[in-house]
Amino acid sequence: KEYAVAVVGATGAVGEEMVFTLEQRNFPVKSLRPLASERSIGKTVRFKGEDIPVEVLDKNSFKGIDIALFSAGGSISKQFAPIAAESGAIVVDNTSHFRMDKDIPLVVPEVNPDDVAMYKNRGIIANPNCSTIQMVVALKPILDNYGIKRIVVSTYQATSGAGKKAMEELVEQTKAWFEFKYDECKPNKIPKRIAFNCVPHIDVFFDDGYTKEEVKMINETRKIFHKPGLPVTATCVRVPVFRGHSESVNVETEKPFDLNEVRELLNKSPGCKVVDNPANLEYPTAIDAAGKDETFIGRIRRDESVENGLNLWVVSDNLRKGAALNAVQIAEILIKEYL
Ligand code: A2P
Ligand code: 11C
Repeated sequence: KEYAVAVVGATGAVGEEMVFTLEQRNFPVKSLRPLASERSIGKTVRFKGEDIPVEVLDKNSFKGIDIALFSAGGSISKQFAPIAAESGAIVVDNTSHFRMDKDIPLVVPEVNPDDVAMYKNRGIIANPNCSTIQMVVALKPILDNYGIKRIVVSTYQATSGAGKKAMEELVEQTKAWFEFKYDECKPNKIPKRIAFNCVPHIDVFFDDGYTKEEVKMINETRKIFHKPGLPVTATCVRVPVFRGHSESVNVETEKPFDLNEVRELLNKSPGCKVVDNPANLEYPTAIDAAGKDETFIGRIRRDESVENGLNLWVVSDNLRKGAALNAVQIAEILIKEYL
């Protein structure tokens, strides 16, 4: 069977990757409908050797659509995901809009594939935040084998997480810097200058001093793991990288672990690849992970400051596993198990 698929935000950083991933994984697409704003009139999207015109999103965009992948921002999902579901499409939504709704599944296929079944409630499945996805992929085997008492994470997030314009901002600021035009290094999509800098501010601030990105990591991890009270804390930082989020993840496990056993366990776990041989200078970096599907894990070492403490360095492509690939994997579960 083949399916009519719409991609909302098809001209964006994630949307383009969604179209590419559908083709690369040979998803059974009967027809593809790329949707974006009026700004994209006249643009086309290349899919399986064909240039498909981008259509302007409106309330009639979902007639005849079976599966709609959304990545055009929360307000677009808020308005149009229910319209798509009403028209009979099943929505996989990459924005944060529905993620914490109790009746909406929040799914990482390697972690909680069975939650997909909850799509029947509202016809919508939420795709988690990119920084959450790679962390839970790496921690799921730890959770299952040793139990987790507490997680402390610090992130080093690529500009593509904030969209194409943020990537351009890094290019423009870097060029301006080298031409000594410091006045042209004005921040726009990223709140402070990102060229040659690190910015501990992703998404908006709350009154308690946390950013929304940090709160997403905390709440989404608890929901995906089905552990509502799990102690998790996060510091999220934007760094001058185009593609690939890196994370320093510190975990305290319930049970003792053997470090070599942890390495073997992680390496054979779905979606994970261990790159951890400091003697040969082998550890994952964002550049190595860009364009790849796996979540790479290195710098695996004991945290001697607590009982059963473990440090991991976790790197993955935020546009692929962090967004497009995870969404397409959810769609694959849907068609295999439910449609
Ligand atoms: P467009 O290119 O027409 O602006 P990114 O995350 O890389 O910034 O991409 C955002 C995506 O969301 C783009 O495809 C963009 O389309 C789309 N988008 C933004 N606003 C709207 C809107 N009002 N209606 C439809 N698509 C939108
Ligand atoms: C970033 N993680 O890197 C964000 C992008 O909730 O889907 C994804 C925001 C989200 O800026």
